[in-house]
Amino acid sequence: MSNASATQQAIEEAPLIQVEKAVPMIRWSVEQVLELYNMPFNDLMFKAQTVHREHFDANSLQLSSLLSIKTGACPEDCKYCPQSARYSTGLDAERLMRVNSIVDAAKKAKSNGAGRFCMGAAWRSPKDKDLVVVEEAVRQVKELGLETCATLGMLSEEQALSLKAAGLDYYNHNLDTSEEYYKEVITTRSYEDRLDTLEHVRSAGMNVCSGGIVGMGETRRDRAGLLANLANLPVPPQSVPINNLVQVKGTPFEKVEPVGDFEFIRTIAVARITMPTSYVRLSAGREEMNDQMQALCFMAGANSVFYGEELLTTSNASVDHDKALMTELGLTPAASCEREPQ
Ligand code: SAM
Ligand code: DTB
Ligand code: SF4
Repeated sequence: MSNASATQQAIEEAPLIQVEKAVPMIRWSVEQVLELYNMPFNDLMFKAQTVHREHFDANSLQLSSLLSIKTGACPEDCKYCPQSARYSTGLDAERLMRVNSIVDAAKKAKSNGAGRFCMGAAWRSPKDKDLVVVEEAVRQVKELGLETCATLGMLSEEQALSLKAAGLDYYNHNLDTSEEYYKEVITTRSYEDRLDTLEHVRSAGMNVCSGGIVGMGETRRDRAGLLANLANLPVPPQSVPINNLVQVKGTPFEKVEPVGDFEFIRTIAVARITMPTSYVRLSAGREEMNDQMQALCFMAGANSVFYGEELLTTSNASVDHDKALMTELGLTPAASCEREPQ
């Protein structure tokens, strides 16, 4: 059992007086998170929108563009992922890109209006020789005036410090789901491994981007457990991506029953309420959502999206469509997260 789970169990079993002394970091029990989920929809939306307005400009949207800088042939067995070498998804593996090609993609993202550029690699963890290349890319992307983010798998303390020294602003590493459901999703690295990487990122002084995936066959309690674990981190993540599973042919989760739209919107609202000052990102799966669904997610407190024609290996909502939707809803791109939340 990980620290997060042990802490959760302690808060649920111990008398209040002991809990306050023993585990001062706990902010949300799973039961409290479930109570939010169980609220009447209108009440939940009102609460989420109220919390959102206390901390953010409600009409501002943070835009992050993604680039897969090393694609496929990943040794891990994440059952949702088209990049795992264990599943036949028809994906062509690609080596680590050259720095100038990465920077060209970043320039294009900036000219489209993105504020942050996120570089993703299909690694269990980066090799130090590859990290040198990523760090040079980070330096050059930063010089364009973009915020930088990377998602490269597990990081050691030293690797996190080295990325911080190169100027990396955010590191994305998702908890993905509850600790209980995690073993149904990934067996090649543990929940504890993930928490350790988040600790290394946090102590190196980088912003943490961590969230999860909805629609992998998990229960509402698992979704509540994921959000409680994120909210109870020593510092809640500055950025929380909520992905709706992209069902990719050939992956074990190809045919899992999706969650309903209202359950997804509730998940966004509960993330907003439990992590009031975090950016909540409406992430993968947006291409399959209609405009009204996205608008409800923004009303529930999502204030960030992945922006650009592609996620890592699958397609995203188009830039033209997103620009039109933002105009329709009166949403303007957030300039820089460093100036927000208010
Ligand atoms: N390999 C690194 C790692 O796993 O830490 C970084 C890249 S990995 C693709 C980043 C995240 O993308 C995963 O943690 C997962 O949450 C998300 N993801 C991957 N495949 C997805 C899918 N089919 N649908 C939704 N999210 C997905
Ligand atoms: C995150 O939470 N979602 C992004 C990003 N972090 C790296 C990735 C989504 C990947 C969707 C499947 C694909 O395109 O390969
Ligand atoms: Fe590899 Fe990351 Fe995909 Fe897991 S999610 S298989 S670690 S690329």
